[in-house]
Amino acid sequence: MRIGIVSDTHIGYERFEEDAYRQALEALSKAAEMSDAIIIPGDVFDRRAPHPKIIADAIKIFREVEQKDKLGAKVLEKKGGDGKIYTQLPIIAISGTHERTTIGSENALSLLGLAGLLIDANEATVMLEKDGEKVAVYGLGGTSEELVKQKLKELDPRPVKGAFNIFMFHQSIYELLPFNDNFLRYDDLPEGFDLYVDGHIHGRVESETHGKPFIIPGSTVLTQLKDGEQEKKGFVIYDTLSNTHEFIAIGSRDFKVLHIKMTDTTPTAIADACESAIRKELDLHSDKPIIKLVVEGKLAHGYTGADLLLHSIIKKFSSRAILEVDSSKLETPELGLQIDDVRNGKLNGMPLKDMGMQMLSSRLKEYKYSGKIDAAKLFELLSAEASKEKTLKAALESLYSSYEAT
Ligand SMILES: [Mn+2]
Repeated sequence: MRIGIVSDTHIGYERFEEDAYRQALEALSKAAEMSDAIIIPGDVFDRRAPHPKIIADAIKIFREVEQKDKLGAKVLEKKGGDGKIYTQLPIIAISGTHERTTIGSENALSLLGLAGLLIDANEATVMLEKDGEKVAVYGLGGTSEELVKQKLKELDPRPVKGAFNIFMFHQSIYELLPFNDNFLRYDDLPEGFDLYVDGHIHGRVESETHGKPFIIPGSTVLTQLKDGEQEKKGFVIYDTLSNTHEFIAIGSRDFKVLHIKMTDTTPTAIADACESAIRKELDLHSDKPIIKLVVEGKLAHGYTGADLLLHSIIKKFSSRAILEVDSSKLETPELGLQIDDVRNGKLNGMPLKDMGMQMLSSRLKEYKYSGKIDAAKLFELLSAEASKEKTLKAALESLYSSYEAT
């Protein structure tokens, strides 16, 4: 049997809503044309409570897939969960972390199951058949990382004799994301299955557990803008008879991370470097790509304000690329010194209070303030140790009275 594995479509993902829709539709339609059954390991929707418009989008996508009438596997039964099947279409899904609700079992994904657009396999085994070959899909919906091991113990999922067994779930895996001891390790997964399919992680992973293949197809839409998400999005087709699989790319929007690293330089030089890197990159794409600029390094002594120039670059290219700039790693030497000085209560060797007074009086000059209160008095009023309201009130009152006096 040919199984299409499509994951993390995130329909309704706000930032790239059109991409999420178009790419989910393309992945599911193509998978329907190329396989006998489709399995979806979670995060069909981006949100727990999708807007009706987004639910309508999802319904349209699944209706379109249904009309292809290509999926050749027959649905035999569902054991576990509510035990009910509302469609004969072999599209089997679980809820992901984005759909999980705390109250009861109903969530946006299970609604699609009740509507007969797919089969909700949460905590259930769905049996499929084609030409005498049986495939059993066990589904464990995304659950909290703290509870997942306990849950697996309680549920004790077992393979079905005489079938090709797939264990489908939606969790982090410690070996892939070593951040939290609660994460499942490969060895924690139940033994005896022929194929392990996971969602949740948006980059593609092909690995092994208990001597059997472990596959994460990755998301169909870009959501995290990480270096590891630059490869093409798509889905996997697994052939249960030959135990081989292939990745099918979809026409996902291109994504590129450009690292610009410069030291002892000026904001203008950084902006120029960014601009030429963007132009070079744009030559490689026919449509509007997503480009993330990671600006690192150090500005030369005396310079600040690189962000301002970078924002004007984003504007400049807005019709040709979706740009994001991360300049959080760009150091400003001045800033480092200033922070130390603030800590020591001094700026340029001047006590903090005098510095504040000087700033206020130069601002007043800048705005051509001609009132009677002098900067020193106003500063005293504004820096009084009272609540903001009280301080402002006192300052305004004396400003008014000084105007009245003139
Ligand atoms: Mn996801």
